[in-house]
Parts: sequence; structure tokens; C-alpha cells
Amino acid sequence: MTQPTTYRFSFGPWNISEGADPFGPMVRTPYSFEEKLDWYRPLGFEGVQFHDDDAVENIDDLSAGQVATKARQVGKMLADRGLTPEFVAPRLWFDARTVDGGYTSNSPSDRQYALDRSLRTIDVARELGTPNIVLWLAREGSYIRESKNARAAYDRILDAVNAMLEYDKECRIWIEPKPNEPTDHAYVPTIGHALALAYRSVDPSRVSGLIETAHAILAGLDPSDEMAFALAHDKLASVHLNDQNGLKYDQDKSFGSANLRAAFNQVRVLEENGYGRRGEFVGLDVKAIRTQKQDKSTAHLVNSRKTFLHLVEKVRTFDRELERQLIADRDYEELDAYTLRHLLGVNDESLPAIEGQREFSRSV
Ligand code: GLO
Ligand code: MG
Repeated sequence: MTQPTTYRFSFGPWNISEGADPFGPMVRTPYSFEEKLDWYRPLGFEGVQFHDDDAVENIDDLSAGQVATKARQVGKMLADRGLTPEFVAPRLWFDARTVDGGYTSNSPSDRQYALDRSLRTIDVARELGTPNIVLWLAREGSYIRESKNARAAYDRILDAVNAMLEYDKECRIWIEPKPNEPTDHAYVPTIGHALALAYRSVDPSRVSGLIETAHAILAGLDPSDEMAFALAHDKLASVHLNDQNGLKYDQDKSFGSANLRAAFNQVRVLEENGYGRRGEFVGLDVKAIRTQKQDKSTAHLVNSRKTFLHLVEKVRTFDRELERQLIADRDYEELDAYTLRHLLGVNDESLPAIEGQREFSRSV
């Protein structure tokens, strides 16, 4: 029998956040990058996810040599703490030149900026010691459809991906799809779109996907089925587990906090397909509740990690023989009820006691 997977966990510095929302002030005071790095190991995390400017501040103002030096210093800070860089993502959404999009901007010079910045991100990743680049295509979409040519936009995204693959023959690109926010409609909203792009690239073996729970839910899709699709293509490079309560702003809630059963099914699909055996990280793209006080700035990370591990236990103790029989009998009502009992940690024997208590409290 193969050994069960032991999972390793990652997050990005942005996951220890200040709690500001578009209509409110900062709720928590910021921690420095170094303070955040010091937390990883004690909290049970080993992998660090980066935006290019998390690693190299003011990246646009530095020479290539200065960027490399700074990135190497950060690589050393990781090594000193026993941490591994998981990926670096070009932040193509705060610069004035990315207002209208990065690779899909209508302005040729702004498109060039987006590409140059992405190649610089590859330099940062190389110096940090990871080949992995994440593309969350934040502003590649539109607010009004007539403002852009969607057909041309897909070609432009593909051209950018190809340019990156050609720039560094070792780099790997992981596309993180999201259907909306900040744009109204994004050009790469689902993992299906992302993988179609991967297959059309100059080196499909180096392009895969990163699936975020909340993003799948925002697209009206089941996150575990999205993961299954990527796994079937052997293209699930990483995950951003979190949760999302319906169709509204991207909430980045703690894993399992809105829909525990959907979280169970995500863990189930990962566990059943050996996710993690080749070193893939379980990434948690979670944020503290916006109004949470300062002293619990990292509880959401610890809690999400624990929930994941509890759910691994639930997957491993799921009665597979019963599942097989119920499927064979097409007794889906019982499969549904068994799944809920299993998640609740109860069985029907617990009920008489509870019913009894109810009778008792009524008679008092
Ligand atoms: C936002 C995304 C974002 C990315 C991160 C890495 O909705 O989830 O947090 O994951 O920037 O590219
Ligand atoms: Mg994410």
C-alpha cells in the first residue's frame, strides 16, 4: 500500500492583511515582511508565495542587477528560516500602466510594460530559487464589452505566455483563473479556459493551473469538480483553498467556513488523486475576518490548516465499502445522509439520547 500523503502548506504575505475594505479603514496595523516570514514555521507552514514586489519592493525603479541582488537576499532569508519559495506572481494591477489591463490593455506601450514586468518577475523567481510563475490575470477583462476586442485579447494573453516560456526555458507558468473582480468579466474565468490556453502555448508541458475555491464558486462552479478537471489533465500545480459565501465580493474566508461539505469534497479529490505526492503545496489564500482585532491576525491561517487536516481524516475514515454498496444500489439518499453523519461525527445511535433530552427539557 502506498503511504498516505503528508501535506505541506503555503500562503503569501498578503494573507496577513490589514482588514481594509473599499468602504472602510485599515482595521489592523501592518506587520513587516520579516515579521511575517518569522511566523511561517511556528504556524505550521513551509511554502512562501510571492508577488514580485513582495520580494523586491519598488521593483519598477530598480536595475536588473539591483533586482537580482535583492531577490537573492530574500532567498537567503527563506533559507535561514527553513522556508521554500513556492511561486512568484507579477503584480499587474497597481501600476497606472495596468489600469486598462496588462497583456490585454488597448495601449501598446502599456502591454509592453506588462510583458517587461513579467519577464522581470521570472528573474526574481530564478534568484529566489523557484521556476514557478503564477498568473492571476487580474485586469485582463472588461467593464464594458465594447471597450476591448475579446478575440484579440486571447491572442495577446497567449503571446505573453509564450514570450515568458521562451525567455526562460526552465520557468513554469501556473494560471490562476477568476471570473470577475476587479473586472466585470475576465477573459480567463475558469480552469477550462486556462488549460485551453496551456495546450495552445509553445510548451504545454510547462503551463498548468492553480485553482482557488472562491474563484470557482464565483464562476458558479463546484471547486472540487474544477480540481478534478485539472487533475485529469495532470495540470493541478497548486491550490488556493479558502471559502466564499455566495456570489458577492471575493471573500477569502477560512477554508470550510461557508460550506464544510464542499471543503470536504475538495480535500477528497486532492487526497484521492495523490495531490501533494510530488511536492505540490496546499496553498491557503485566506484573509482574517475584516473586523478581527490585531491579536488574532494569523488565526485564520492556523484554523484553515487544521480544518484541512481534520477533513483529510474524514476522507480517510469514510466508509468506502458502504459507499460502494450505496452507489451500486443507487441509494443516493443514504449516501447523502451518511456523508452528513460522517461530517457531523454522529450516528443514528446518538439520536435517542438527543430526542430524550428534548422531551426532558420540554417537561421541565
Ligand atoms: C485574488 C487572487 C490573488 C492571487 C495572488 C497570487 O483574487 O486570489 O490573491 O492569488 O495575487 O497571484
Ligand atoms: Mg488566489
